[in-house]
Order: sequence, then structure tokens, then C-alpha cells
Amino acid sequence: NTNKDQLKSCFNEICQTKNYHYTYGTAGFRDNAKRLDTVMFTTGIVACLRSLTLQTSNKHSAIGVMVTASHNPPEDNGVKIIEPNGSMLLQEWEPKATQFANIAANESFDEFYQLLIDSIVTLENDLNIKQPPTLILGHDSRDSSPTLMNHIIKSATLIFNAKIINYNYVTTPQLHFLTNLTNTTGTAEEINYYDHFNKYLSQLQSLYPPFNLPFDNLIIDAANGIGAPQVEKLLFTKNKFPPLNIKNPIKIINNDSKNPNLLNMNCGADYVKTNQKLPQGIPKDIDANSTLFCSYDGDADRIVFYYIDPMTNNFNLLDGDKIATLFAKFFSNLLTIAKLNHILKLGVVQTAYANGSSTNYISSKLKVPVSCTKTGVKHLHHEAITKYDIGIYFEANGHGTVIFSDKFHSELTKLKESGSSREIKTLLLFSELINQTVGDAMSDMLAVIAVLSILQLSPNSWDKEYKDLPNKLAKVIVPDRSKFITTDQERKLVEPKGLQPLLEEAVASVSLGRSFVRASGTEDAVRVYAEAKTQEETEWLSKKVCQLVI
Ligand code: NG1
Ligand code: ZN
Repeated sequence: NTNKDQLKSCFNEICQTKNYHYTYGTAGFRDNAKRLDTVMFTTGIVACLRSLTLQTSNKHSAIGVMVTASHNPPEDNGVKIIEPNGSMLLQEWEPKATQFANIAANESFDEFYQLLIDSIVTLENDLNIKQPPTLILGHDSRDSSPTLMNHIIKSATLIFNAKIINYNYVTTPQLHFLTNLTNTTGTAEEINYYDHFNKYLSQLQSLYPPFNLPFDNLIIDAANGIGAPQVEKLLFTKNKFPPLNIKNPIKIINNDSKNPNLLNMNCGADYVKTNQKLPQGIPKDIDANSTLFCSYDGDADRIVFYYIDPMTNNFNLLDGDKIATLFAKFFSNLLTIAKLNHILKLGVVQTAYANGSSTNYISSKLKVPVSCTKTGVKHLHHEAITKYDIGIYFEANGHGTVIFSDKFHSELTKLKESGSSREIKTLLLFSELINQTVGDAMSDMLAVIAVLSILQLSPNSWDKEYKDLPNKLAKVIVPDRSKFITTDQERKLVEPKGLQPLLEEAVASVSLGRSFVRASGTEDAVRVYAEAKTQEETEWLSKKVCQLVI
């Protein structure tokens, strides 16, 4: 019903980026914030269309939209759409999001207007539309986030008269959680997030008294991002449940979210994982012997842990693979004790970036099935949800979660009714303590701490289960990364022709060698992964393959 002239002047005012190609990729749209005006405006539209489409089929229809560029530098930003149940935008809708952005950036207003009208008319033919769409919004701590968010609100309200629920500063997983909660209960507040996770942690604490943490210090590196104020609320200011039983107060470092220029700078999960070293800002007076460290990324959907070996003083990383294996060992034991191991299927989903030792440990030592999928959480999530009753999925970089099937819930609820064991209760509590909608640094942190406390495992003994093979992830800038086409879950190159045999020859000349090459989905580069038995062989293999790629 909007006046066309009014829309045109708003379009002309906001959509300044022209002659530019956008793609809705693994992480939604992501770019330098200066180039995101047009795509924010169109994403508001696409999110509303998605909400209206769901309304026509009588499904929950409030759609989430998160503005963030995660671990990217402060000058970048991005946006992703969240389905009503808290999962990522349905894959079939990604091309529509891309199409709207590119028409707005490359064609005239009239063509953009035509596409909009066509899309709305298709929907209006369906008489079930009863009310305007609902958008649930949130953004990270970047300077550009509030302005970009306003572009989304502008198109959604002007064209669709959308109902806007804006949480402003929240982490990505909080928005996924709140979107799901709004749709299932009709309303949600940020406090519900803290209450939910603290409640289930607290129930686990009472199930395993005294629930002492097997280390004296916990240091959380919040990447100077939105994770800082939110974890502060989770652990301290908004926690009405008993605090964690730890000797010294928990410390949050790199917590300056009010200074967005510092975001992800020499700190955070990506920095620690890529450089395999401590972030800046570790307090000097910390007893490294008894400290568990962890780092979040810029929007707190990833976490990696680490500790310093008291014998060698070396930094040791406990990444997504180590988290997945810890959960696999823990859940596998619980299922066996509860005699559910033949009824419920437990499995781990990884990508080709998982360390070869972790894959070997899961299948040979734990005897738990492992799947490998393409990079990008949507692929891992899909595999975990379709194949397993307890599906553990983590990317090596620390992004992941555990999902529990309907069968899991029906079997356990049945058992619970007939008077349940501690194992059954534990399994059910973990299915709540873990944010199943998406990888979540805060929820994963609590779940890992809970497992370590229940098993009384120190960071060092957690790490000792298996030893990572030396590995290296390199980035090569090539003229056209789309020339690199892969198969076998990205583990083999099909094109450029002739490259794969040369790569295999290089791999064969080192012991326990493995290497693969793929085009990044989030950067204009090709990634080269290499691992081998020794550091020297790994360095050699990585260098050799990089040379082949150039
Ligand atoms: P690309 O740039 O496609 O490699 C990176 C990460 C992914 C995933 C996405 C989205 C690596 C090797 N790749 O993808 O795991 O997290 O970013 O953020 O870590
Ligand atoms: Zn992230």
C-alpha cells in the first residue's frame, strides 16, 4: 500500500552502494560496512517476505535478523536471517536474498519496485495473510551496527508495516534463542536467556555436589565484543542461581565492547586458533598451572579453550575438535550406563579441517560414528539433525553445538516417568544447557565446564585423551578463486585439472600427511590445509601445496 514516490525517495536515500555484487553466503552477507547500506535495506524486505510466507502456512512466523560480522575486523559488518525455530535461513531462500540485493544495487528503482510488487502479489493471492510480518532484531557492538539496523527497520516498516522487536545489543546465539522462544511462547525477554542457562546449570550442580571446578581460575577473553557485557550478565549481574564453585573469581578480559575499534584485535577465538597463541591482556598474576582460559569471537557464537602446561610452560589449544571429543566421550558413557546405547544413535559431525587425530580417536577409541561435511555450520547442522539422536557438531574453529532428536526426548521422557537414574536426568539437563539452535560460546562454555566438573577432569587431562597432529592453515590469494572446484566434502580438487595428483604426490612424501585446498566462502582467497606427523613435515607440505596453488 506504500506510496511509490515515498518508497523511491527512501530507496534513493539509503541505497548508496551501486554497481556491486552481493552474495548471501555461509555467513549471510558480509562486507566492509560502507558497502552494506543497499543490502541491509533489501534484507529487511526479504525477512518480511519470509515471515509472510510462513504465515500463509499457519506456521510460527516471527523472523530474526542479526547484524554482525563475527570475527572480521571492526570496519566490516554483515547480516543474517534466522528462521522462527532459531535455525539459519532456509537454504532455498538464499538466492532470493541475493537477487533482491543485486537488483537494488545494479538495476533501476523501477525494476526493483517490480520485483517487490511481484513478490507481494504472489503472497497476497493467498488469503491466509492476517497480519503484518514480525521481525526480531539484534546487533553486535560494532560502530556501524545501529545505523545498518535502521536501514532494515526502514524498509520493513515502510513497505510492510512490520512489527519490530528490537533487542539491540545481543550475541548472535542469544538472538537465535530469543527468536525461537518468541515463536514458541509468544513473548521473550533477554533475561529469559540468562535464567534458562543458569537454571539448568544449577540443576546439574545439585545433581553432582559439590560440583567443584577442577581448576582454580577461569579467564574469559571476550574479544572486546558483545560477549563481554552478556557473559557478565550471565555469570554475575543477572544470575539469581548459586554461582560456580571456583576458588578464585572468574575474570573477563578484553571486555572493552564500548570501544569497537578494539574488536577482535589481538584477541578472540579466531586470533587464538589461527595464531595458536595467547591473546593479549592475560593478567600477570594468574597461576597458569591451575587456569582454564577461553576465547569467544566477536559475536560470541564460537569458543576455544586453552591452558598452559605447567611442565613445559607451553600454550595448548583445546579447539572445536577437543570440545566435540569431550562431549562424545561424556555422552557415550552416559548412554552406556543408562543402557540406551542401542536405542539412541550418538555421532560426531566434523569438516575436513578437523585434526586427523581427533577423527581417529572418535572412531577407533570411542567407537562413535563420525561424518564429514562441507565447511559451514548449516551443512554440519543438517547432518547432525538427520543422522543422529545426539548429534555433536563442531568446526575446528570452535563453532558448534549438540542437537538432540525427538526420539531422544520421547525415549527419555518415558524413562523419566518410571523413576529415572542420575544418567537420564543428566542427559535431559544437558539437552537444555546446550543451545541447540546454533553454536553458542556462553552455553558451550557452561556445558564444557559442567562436563569437566562432573568428570573432575583438569584441562591437562582433557587434552591428554589424544594428541593433535601438527597442522597449518594457510591462505593464498589467487586471481580467481572460483576456479577451485572440489568434491568429496571439499577434500579433493576436481579443478583446476591436474592439480589433485600433484597434491597427492606431495602428501605421499610425508608421514601421516593430509592436505586439501578450497576456495573460502567468506574471503577472497583459497585456503590450504596441511597436517603431518612432525612440525617440519607439516611446514614443508603446506609450503609445497601453496606453491602448487599459485
Ligand atoms: P571459509 O572462509 O569459507 O573458510 C570460515 C570458516 C568456517 C566458517 C565460516 C563462517 C575456517 C577454515 N573456515 O569459512 O569454518 O566458520 O568462516 O564464519 O575456519
Ligand atoms: Zn561468530
